[in-house]
Amino acid sequence: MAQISKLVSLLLMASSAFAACTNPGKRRAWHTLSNDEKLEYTNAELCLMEKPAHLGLPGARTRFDELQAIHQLQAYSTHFVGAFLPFHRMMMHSHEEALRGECNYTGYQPYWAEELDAGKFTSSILLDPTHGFGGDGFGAGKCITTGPFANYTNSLGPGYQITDHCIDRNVSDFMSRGSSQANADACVAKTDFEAAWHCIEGQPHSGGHGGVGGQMLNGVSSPGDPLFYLHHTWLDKLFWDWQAGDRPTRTTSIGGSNIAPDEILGFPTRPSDVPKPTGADGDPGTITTLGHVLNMYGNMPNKTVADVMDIQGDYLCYEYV
Ligand SMILES: *[C@@H]1O[C@H](CO)[C@@H](O)[C@H](O)[C@H]1NC(C)=O
Ligand SMILES: *[C@@H]1O[C@H](CO)[C@@H](O)[C@H](O)[C@H]1NC(C)=O
Ligand SMILES: *[C@@H]1O[C@H](CO)[C@@H](O)[C@H](O)[C@H]1NC(C)=O
Ligand SMILES: *[C@@H]1O[C@H](CO)[C@@H](O)[C@H](O)[C@H]1NC(C)=O
Ligand SMILES: [Cu+2]
Repeated sequence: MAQISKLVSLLLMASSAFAACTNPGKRRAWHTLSNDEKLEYTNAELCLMEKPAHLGLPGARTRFDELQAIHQLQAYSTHFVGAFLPFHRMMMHSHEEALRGECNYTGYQPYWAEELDAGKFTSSILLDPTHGFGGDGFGAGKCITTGPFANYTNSLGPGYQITDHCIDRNVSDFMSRGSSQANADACVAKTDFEAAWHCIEGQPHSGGHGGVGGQMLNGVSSPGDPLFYLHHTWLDKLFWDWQAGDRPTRTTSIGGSNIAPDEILGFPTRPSDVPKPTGADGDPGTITTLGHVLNMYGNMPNKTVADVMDIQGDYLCYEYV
């Protein structure tokens, strides 16, 4: 009897711990989508590119720009810091919510299974002009000239600038080797948070940014290329693959400094009017904690690192399939 009631209470505990997320959204790899599903996604992105901005963020003209602004405005407090993975997870969620809530997109945020294309980004189906994101940049300005986003005028970037420019790419098969299966596996095999984070922010992260090049290679304004969201959702999957290896521990493990270096290799220099992060965003000191605030600049309510550590928790509700 005692054992049965113990079992019942364990089951109740288990079910209440995961009760909030009963029907997780299915985030799929781009190459598994049908042509119709691919077009539904790129059309929803075009919809965000047509919707007027309303948050008053500097330079942003459209809803697409406002999501890019989240990244431009705080590049130096979201890279090479403990919140790198949680912040980008929250940013992917904001983008997915905007597509679904404002543009009637019925799917979930897809990801680029980059390990399949590592070393050969130039032949990736993601760069398809008809059912993808268009191809490489062209000519001196490296503007993309094919695909649904060829005519989009970015108002944010490059870097911290606010200037009108095209979406540019400079695809590099050599750089895309960073996204290899071996590099991804090595990160998922790490045994603690800091090792997994440094690993993911290293090779797989650089593989996608450097492999696409152009705007994507700019650490500050990279979300000006819609491929950014497919790349970072793949990184989020790697983070989750790592967390799922020991879910109770790894959905509560966080750490690392919350103050980025003064200069980040490959990032435009932080202008003097962009404040140096002080580490005051919800942390008691200079180490990133679960209470660290993820600033969404009004695109969505701010959340904390704790809110986004479990992708099937009280707040987020999705799975990778
Ligand atoms: C989304 O669907 C609603 C209801 O059908 C419609 O009123 C609205 O115009 C649609 N929005 C977009 C951006 O297509
Ligand atoms: C971009 O603009 C050019 C010139 O106006 C036009 O021919 C082309 O169809 C446009 N492409 C897209 C994807 O809208
Ligand atoms: C494009 O990348 C190549 C290296 O792959 C580099 O030599 C070239 O300068 C880049 N072009 C631009 C416009 O950045
Ligand atoms: C979001 O977080 C930032 C940084 O902590 C803070 O300055 C801002 O006021 C917060 N915004 C809202 C709407 O709470
Ligand atoms: Cu980033």
